[in-house]
Amino acid sequence: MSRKILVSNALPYANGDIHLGHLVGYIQGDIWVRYQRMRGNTVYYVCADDTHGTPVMLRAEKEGITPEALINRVHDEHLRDFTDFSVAFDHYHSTHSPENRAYAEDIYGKLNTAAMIDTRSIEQYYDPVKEMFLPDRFIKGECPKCGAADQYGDNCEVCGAAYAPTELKNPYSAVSGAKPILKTSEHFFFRLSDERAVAFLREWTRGSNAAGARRLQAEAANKMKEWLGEEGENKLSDWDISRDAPYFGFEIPGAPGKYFYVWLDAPIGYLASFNKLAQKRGDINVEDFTDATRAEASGTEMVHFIGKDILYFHALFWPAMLKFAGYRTPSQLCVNGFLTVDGAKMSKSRGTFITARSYVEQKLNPEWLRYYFAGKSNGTMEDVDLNLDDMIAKVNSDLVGKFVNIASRCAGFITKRFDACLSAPDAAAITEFSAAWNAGLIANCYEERDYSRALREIMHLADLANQYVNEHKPWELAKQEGQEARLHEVCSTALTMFRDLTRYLKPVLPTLASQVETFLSIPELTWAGAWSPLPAGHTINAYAHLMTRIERKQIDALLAANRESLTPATAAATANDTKVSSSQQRHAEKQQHAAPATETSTGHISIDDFAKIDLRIAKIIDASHVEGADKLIRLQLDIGEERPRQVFAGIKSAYDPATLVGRLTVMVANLAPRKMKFGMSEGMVLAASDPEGKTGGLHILSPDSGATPGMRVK
Ligand code: B3M
Ligand code: ZN
Repeated sequence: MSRKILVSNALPYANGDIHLGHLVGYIQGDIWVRYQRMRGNTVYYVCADDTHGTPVMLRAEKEGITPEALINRVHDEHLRDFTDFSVAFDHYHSTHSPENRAYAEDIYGKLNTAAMIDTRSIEQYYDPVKEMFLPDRFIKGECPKCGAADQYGDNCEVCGAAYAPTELKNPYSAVSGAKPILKTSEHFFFRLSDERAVAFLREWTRGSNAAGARRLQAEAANKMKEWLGEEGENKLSDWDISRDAPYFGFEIPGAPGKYFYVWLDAPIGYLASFNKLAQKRGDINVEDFTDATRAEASGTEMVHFIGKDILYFHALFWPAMLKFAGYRTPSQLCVNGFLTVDGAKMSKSRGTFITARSYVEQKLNPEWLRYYFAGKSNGTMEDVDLNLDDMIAKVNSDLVGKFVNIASRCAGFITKRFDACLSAPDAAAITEFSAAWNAGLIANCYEERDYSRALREIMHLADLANQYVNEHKPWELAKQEGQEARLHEVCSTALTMFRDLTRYLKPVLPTLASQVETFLSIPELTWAGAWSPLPAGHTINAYAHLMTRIERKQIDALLAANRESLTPATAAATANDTKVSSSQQRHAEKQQHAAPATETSTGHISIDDFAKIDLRIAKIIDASHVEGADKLIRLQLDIGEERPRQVFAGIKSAYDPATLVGRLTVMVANLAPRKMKFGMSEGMVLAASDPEGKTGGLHILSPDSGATPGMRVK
């Protein structure tokens, strides 16, 4: 039976550009939607700009325009970016729309009736000059833990401490510079801690979608366990859903001067966009998708693609709000990780904070990125690394070298020698080829968003098709007397193979697939119909080049176009501009601020900077556990000096001290000695780990054989 699915991607915030970090999740969503449609399912794919809140309000003010003018401009920019990457929403709406207001008021009203809304007085920082309450990110001051200057009101980017804005020392408003005062005001709360909500969320966590796939990925389900606590426990707090004027948003009915917090109406934007789509089309029964009872009866699904930073909002607040307002709850959340580029967080100084616009303007093919991201997506919440050299290698070898190559080696003969007309295929070869094919497996991979595995399977098939061409060598048959019929058959057969490879790549490469449909002169490919060969007598169109290779110099130009010099003035300006835009940007910004102070405008350090570090080969002559320290191992290191150096290394999670004794490694020998609780630490050993230290793996370095203690490493 065919499925009816409402699919959304997270709504990008209307303050800032779409960058490659955003595109990971959008491309994953779009591939899934295209796959479902090829299977004959009905999908409505919606998105919108997330427009409300203080950052948009202040940004507009700074630009001297109205918030409406700002969000209209950004709406068009965002939509154009998505369109250029073939992320093809059926409707791209705005949370600042009548549909969204209507849903927000309806949901709020029903939550009120269900006794899920409370009011409470809270004390908050207020900017007496600007006359507004200050969100945490707009208050700065000295970190209460380490004293670092200019830290935000929620956490310290120097020591990582999290705190309340009222704990900052010498706080000031990032808007006006004024010293904030504490002021009381009445706020509305959604009663997430209500036991009905907790019970519902426990139940909801365990569900699955209509295809039997888990509602939440394993990692997301674990997070939910952590947030909800053990059975019988209640760790949830009520959620503050109102903000005081001045605020850009929807005023709360019956509460003048109070506005819905941006995150209250942001996910409601999914429904608003869908509603607008239904108005445009006129053939959708909206309530079959939005009303709890009707959705249950009609078996519709609602699937959200989101980034892992907004899981909390989508797995707790959102389903609970819907549930107690009598709306249908999400069938499934598809959560993606962050993007790293060449193993590190995106960085403006390195030029790896790449905007979607610059990618298109530099004339890179969006399908290169779609293919690469798909190959890195396995359906989990793991971060995705865009390794630029690897992307070049993959695209050139898989798409150009393997896939396109099949058509480009055969098509010419058909057009030139056989009047563009196919012969009957080599039935045995087709049978053999299709037998190697597990279409059910590929389908499952797409369904579960393990696109990486799907592509591996498809590329395996591309290898087989190339083997067929290599074995029969049409270019030689073409020169041989009396081999006309064989040449005709081999090329026709290869083109059927090519058509079916295209079919299975189509969710990932829609533009390429449509060029192939034109070239082969066939109707739009769907999932069904593989291996029924292109018939004898079928006429194709002239082959036009389908895809070019990526050159490293194109990537370098892209990085150069995105590289921002980090002079103090521009660094401060960009920090203010993008700090509060999207959380992925925030994520990247942190990296930018953590960059070493000596980083130059090109993102490089000088050889003199590097030479300051005295790296030495060290022999571990003793290693032991440290009483009372759960991370440390005490090392005695011989670096050719009179007495060994003592170093405390945080590698206990990965090494048994006994296995370290006798090994050679690399140490920083001129690090200032540090007095620790357990004694002096006189240096540091180097170890590799993943950028976020999440996998837990730690790997200390070893030199090649021949190195001896005390040798300088440079
Ligand atoms: N706009 C993402 C962010 O800006 C947020 C997503 C809303 S999804 C309903 O952090
Ligand atoms: Zn600090």
